[in-house]
Amino acid sequence: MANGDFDATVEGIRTMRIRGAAAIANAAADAMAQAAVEGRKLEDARRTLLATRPSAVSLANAVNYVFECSESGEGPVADRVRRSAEDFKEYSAKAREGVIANARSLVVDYRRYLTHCNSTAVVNTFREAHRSGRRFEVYATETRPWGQGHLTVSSLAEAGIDVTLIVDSAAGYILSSEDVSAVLFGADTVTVNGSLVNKIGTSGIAAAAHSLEIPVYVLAETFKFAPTSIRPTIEERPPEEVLPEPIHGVRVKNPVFDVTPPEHITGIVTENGMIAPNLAREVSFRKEA
Ligand code: RI2
Repeated sequence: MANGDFDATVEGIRTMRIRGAAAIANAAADAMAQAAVEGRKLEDARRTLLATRPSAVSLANAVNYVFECSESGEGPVADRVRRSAEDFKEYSAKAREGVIANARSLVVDYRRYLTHCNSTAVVNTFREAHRSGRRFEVYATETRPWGQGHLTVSSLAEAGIDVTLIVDSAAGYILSSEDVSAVLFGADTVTVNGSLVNKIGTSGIAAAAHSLEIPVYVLAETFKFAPTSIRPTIEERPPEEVLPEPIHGVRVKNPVFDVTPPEHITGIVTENGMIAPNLAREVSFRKEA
């Protein structure tokens, strides 16, 4: 690792060059190891990383796990931190495989699904179902302002899946008119009471699905569960992401996450199985340090 890797990784997470709840958690774990190699104070590195994407508890769980693991054990601290980071990433990969395996039964032949943003857990669940021979359709929202939905539709189309891109504001109409069987979301944070913190727009889609009695499933590895009752932080990003050219006299507010209440969620699929949202407090990430 070249010097300055820590700063480059932090910048990559902050600017969303590295994005996705699992991806930023893995990158943050690596950044802790980079900080140790560069001789930085791990407490400072942890604080810097936690400030990059404040809505995703996955990043906090990863950073805290690596920090706590490296506080004890044999050998140089840089080795201990690197081992802890690799341990977290291995766990993260296995957890996602577990979520995908447990979500398989949600995606069946000749049904239509809707998803929002770009969740690796959701995209890989659709790809795995298609690989196993199931044939279904997916509607994906473009997910302004960042347009993560374009990543989703490209990945699904590349796998040969019948996918349709829609604008975010069409989600309610599609749910009410296109016989959608279920909505699948990824997750940035699942709070202790079973609320979902996810990409902005999620809560509106979930409310529409709930009113139409369309089931809503969240695919979330346990490292996305908040360990204690937290007041979700809603990250706000620069206005130019919404309006590259300012309009005189016009303010822009750019919240990039929102909170979906547990009553609008049918089930949360983890690597340990599916739970009702009100059981989230039993699941929070407690990987033994
Ligand atoms: P994985 C994304 O946030 C979205 O909220 C999405 O649901 C979640 O992270 C995906 O997480 P952003 O990084 O399923 O696009 O990929 O701001 O772990």
